[in-house]
Amino acid sequence: MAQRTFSIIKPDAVRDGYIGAILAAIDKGGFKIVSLKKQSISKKQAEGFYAVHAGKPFFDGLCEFMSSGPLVLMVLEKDNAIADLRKLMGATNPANAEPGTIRKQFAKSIGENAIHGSDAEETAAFEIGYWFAGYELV
Ligand code: DAT
Ligand code: MG
Repeated sequence: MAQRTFSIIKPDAVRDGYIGAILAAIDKGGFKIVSLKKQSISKKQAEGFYAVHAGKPFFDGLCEFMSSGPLVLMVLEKDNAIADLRKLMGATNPANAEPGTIRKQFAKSIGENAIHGSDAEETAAFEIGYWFAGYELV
């Protein structure tokens, strides 16, 4: 059954000119783009989005990075979208990512790793609702 997931092309990948290449990989992966917007976010907005990581040593740097420049927010849809996007993204640390994955091809470090993807149904629902209004998802 079709499932939705939430994804971000992170500021490093936008800065490096990889929006097109990453969208092509997502398209090739069979995902439908339900909604997409390029914008900058504040550090406060990043902190709210990553609240599950509050208190971890990388939290402040992560929120600084996510608010350092424009990014692309997306809602994607396909059968098994959540797991399939995680597979297409590759491991959090690009050094450990499988060849052909987005992080292997386009990410530089564990902190600046090109793409975000929801990790479960509940987090996907929270993340979609955090960034998109209902009228943007019709
Ligand atoms: P993922 O993005 O693969 O779901 P995560 O949810 O564990 O990974 O962490 C969220 C983001 O936080 C991750 O994409 C990059 C950053 N991060 C995680 N672990 C880190 C670390 N050890 N050092 C620096 N940044 C880290
Ligand atoms: Mg995560």
